[in-house]
Amino acid sequence: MLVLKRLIAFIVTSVAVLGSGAALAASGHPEPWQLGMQQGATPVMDDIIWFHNLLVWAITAIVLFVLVLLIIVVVKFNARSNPTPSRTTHNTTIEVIWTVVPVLILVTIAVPSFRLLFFQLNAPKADVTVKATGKQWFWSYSYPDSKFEFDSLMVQEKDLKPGQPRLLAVDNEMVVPVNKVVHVLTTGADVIHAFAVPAFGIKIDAIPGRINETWFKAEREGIYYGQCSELCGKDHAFMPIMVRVVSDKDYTAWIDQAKKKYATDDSHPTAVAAVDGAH
Ligand SMILES: [Cu+2]
Repeated sequence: MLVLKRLIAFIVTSVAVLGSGAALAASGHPEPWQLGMQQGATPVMDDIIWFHNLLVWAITAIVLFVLVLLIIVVVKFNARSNPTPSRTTHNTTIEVIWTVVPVLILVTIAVPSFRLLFFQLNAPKADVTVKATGKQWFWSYSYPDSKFEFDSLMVQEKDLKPGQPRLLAVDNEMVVPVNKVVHVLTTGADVIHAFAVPAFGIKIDAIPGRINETWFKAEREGIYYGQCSELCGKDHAFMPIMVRVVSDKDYTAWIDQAKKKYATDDSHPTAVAAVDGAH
């Protein structure tokens, strides 16, 4: 009886933990016990999640089908229950079926796969452009339309304020307006880094000497976190990405204030500017 009670308690707790994990997945960063992906905040990520689920169902159906076939073979056609095996080597009908059905399955997968690929790669016209430069080991964000640039460093564990997630919070975050197309240009100042924000469905290499481009349109205000996703050296794990998505009004206010705070003095180029000018 006690065992049964404990088992029921365990199941109830597990379901509660998993349920709350799903609810917390909208927080813009991973949660303990979370299953599945973070909730999408952009149309691209919504499509990625949809496509992922389609593939999971397809894989599950195929695996179960093959498993059933294997069980039938093991049970019905072993030496004891089937002492005189059939001598059949060809069956045209079944050969056509096992060629055509996989082709149809692959085509069914390929159509949404290519649609998603084009959706990700065909960036709509930009409302805002931000250049993210990966450096050992932090990010610099530059807003070319407003002519300022700033560095974004991880908040050390001892300096974390309540509510700031460990290894993800930064001192100066990238700020973008909600429901606007943001182009992210990435490059590396020293080695290859990668700019990735899971809730936006973006991940793109930041390579020294060249500019890569991706885009997102965040549909919900909030804070979204990502990390450098290319092994870039000793502190690779400590150069997080933090994006704050705000209303148009708050964005304009932030731009005004940021222009003053991060004003670049053209007569005294910083080390950062010197690196940019070197290509
Ligand atoms: Cu990096």
